[in-house]
Amino acid sequence: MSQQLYADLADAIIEGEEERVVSLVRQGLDQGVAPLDMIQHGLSRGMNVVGERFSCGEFFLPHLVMAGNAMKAALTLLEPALRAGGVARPVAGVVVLGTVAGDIHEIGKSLVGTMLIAEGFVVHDLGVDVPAERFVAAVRDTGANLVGLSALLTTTMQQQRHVIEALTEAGLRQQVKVMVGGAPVSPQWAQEIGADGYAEDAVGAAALARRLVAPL
Ligand code: HCB
Repeated sequence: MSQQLYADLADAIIEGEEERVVSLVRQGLDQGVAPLDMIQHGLSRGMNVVGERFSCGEFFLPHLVMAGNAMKAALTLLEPALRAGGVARPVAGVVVLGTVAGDIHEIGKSLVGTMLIAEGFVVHDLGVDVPAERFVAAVRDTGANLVGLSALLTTTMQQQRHVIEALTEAGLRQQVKVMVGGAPVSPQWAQEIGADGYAEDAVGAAALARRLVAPL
């Protein structure tokens, strides 16, 4: 039965049907389907199809907007359950998180933030289109020991390198680990720019964060 729900969720995202997405998510929650399974097997699969159709010219910007809005509505409903699913643990670390300058994709970054909170991290989410200097200032102000950088565009990936350089110039690089992610980002890219790790999705990001940051 869950398989049908996942297929319906993906389809509703592809069609950009926000109300249907919300109703399906409610149905899943009522039936006890795990929120993460709905995200990974349904919603994110739909988002990937939207991206592919956009790439080949079958979909246009309004399709991205509608799918993005539907996904955000779904995550708003799922967030309390995702947070509650985290095991109560001592504070694992302090994270400064954001989507880099020039990039307004927020959904994946926010999902990473939710998973990190569920894992016991204190998260300072700086939002989207965040310049390097704001990451530096936030690390200084919060005493963070982890920075999470999201970039969804090939053109904005370079900003991840720029943030790492800015942290180094500010004398803060020894204090923080840096993890990077986003659709065009890869482990090779992480290595090339001197990041400490790459995560493919929010679950991977939470696991990576735990590995990178020793409990306080
Ligand atoms: Co956007 N867009 N978009 N978009 N968009 C992408 C990213 C393309 C890949 C679509 C495509 O062509 N196939 C493409 C980028 C191509 C490229 O550069 N390689 C693209 C483009 C081109 C554009 C515009 C330039 C379109 C235009 O205006 N002509 C424009 C750019 C605006 C800008 O940023 N300056 C644009 C705009 C938009 C919106 C605003 C309409 C909308 C975003 C809405 C919002 O966020 N509020 C949007 C959307 C929705 C997408 C797609 C369809 C989905 C992105 C998404 O939310 N995925 C996307 C296609 C795709 O990615 N497959 C497309 C779901 C989340 C859950 O996955 O990958 O974001 P995620 O995050 C994961 C993962 O990467 C990892 O964990 C997350 C959770 O599992 N992760 C991290 C992410 N950050 C991490 C940080 C860490 O430290 C660790 C892990």
